[in-house]
Amino acid sequence: MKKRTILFSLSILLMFSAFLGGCNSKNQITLHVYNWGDYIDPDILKEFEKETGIKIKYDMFATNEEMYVKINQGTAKYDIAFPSDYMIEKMIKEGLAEKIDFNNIPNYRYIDDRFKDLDFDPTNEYSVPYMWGTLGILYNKTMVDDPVDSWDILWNPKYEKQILMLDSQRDTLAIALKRLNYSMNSMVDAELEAAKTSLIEQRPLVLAYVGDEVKDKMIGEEAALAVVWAGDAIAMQRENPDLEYVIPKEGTNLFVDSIVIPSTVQHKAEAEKFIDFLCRTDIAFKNTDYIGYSTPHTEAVTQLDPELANSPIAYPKEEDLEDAEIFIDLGTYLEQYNRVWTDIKAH
Ligand code: SPD
Repeated sequence: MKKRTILFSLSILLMFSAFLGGCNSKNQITLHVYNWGDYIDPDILKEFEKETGIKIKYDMFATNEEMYVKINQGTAKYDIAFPSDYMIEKMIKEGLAEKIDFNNIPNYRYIDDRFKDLDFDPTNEYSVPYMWGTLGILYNKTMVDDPVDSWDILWNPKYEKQILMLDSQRDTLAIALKRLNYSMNSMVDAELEAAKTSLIEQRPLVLAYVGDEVKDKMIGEEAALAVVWAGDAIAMQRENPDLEYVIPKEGTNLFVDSIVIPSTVQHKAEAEKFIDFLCRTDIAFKNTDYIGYSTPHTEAVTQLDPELANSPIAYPKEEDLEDAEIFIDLGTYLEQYNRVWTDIKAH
């Protein structure tokens, strides 16, 4: 009789734990995160999962435009995304970004005021600055013997098939516009046409239009010159010391990539927990140290290796940014940019 009671209790216990186990897997929350390639220390994702029990499904994109299409389609239910300035402005206008409850982001206090109240999110309700930087030219000192101080060098026939351009319409058109002394946010047909013509003329000199593969190519010395973002320049210099980065004298793009909660969100509270985690000083430091991009985090920056914290590439002086522009959303004029970009790529 006693034996039967024990067996009975045991089976109840097993049924109960099976029930609990089922609950666990059913209640397991997975946060869908959508970020640029090579733009986070993977250990940080593991640390978040371990601390919170929330799983992360991580997808990557190569351009703001690619990210926008996915979010706008709404089929992939992303909880977190990392767009740039102009794209955040567009997402807010189109209802594709959710307001963030900043009561849940106490670590937001560490974000430098210089990155708040910006035009793309003037009331700081939708985005939390993640990384910032400039667009510039990376060149190999042993392969280029001309001074590199102007976007013009990317049109120099001497470097035919040794030039890598970014496969990103705003960035590439920005270079062509800036080189012609126009705004990189130009909405003047004649200026955009001139930029288009110059990029079509440049096509025979271009080895390839690339994304993250620029890193392997420049480290491996497959090209002499490339258009890159400053943080990637730092990552490449760590691997090949013959690489130098320059902000051309005509001026450049200053970008602010920020964290947003897209309208596709399924787990808003957990998304806010993740944002706050990324803004925690130890995590922001670890992440910045790993990826090399410039942090807007006031405490993390003080902990960086002095070589990185004092790097003019990662943290340029104000005067080097005098001619820099932040991209704005072009509204309906974007159609013109799309048309021109398609024409350029068709050549
Ligand atoms: N590999 C990470 C790339 C992130 C670059 N963001 C720059 C956006 C410029 N508009």
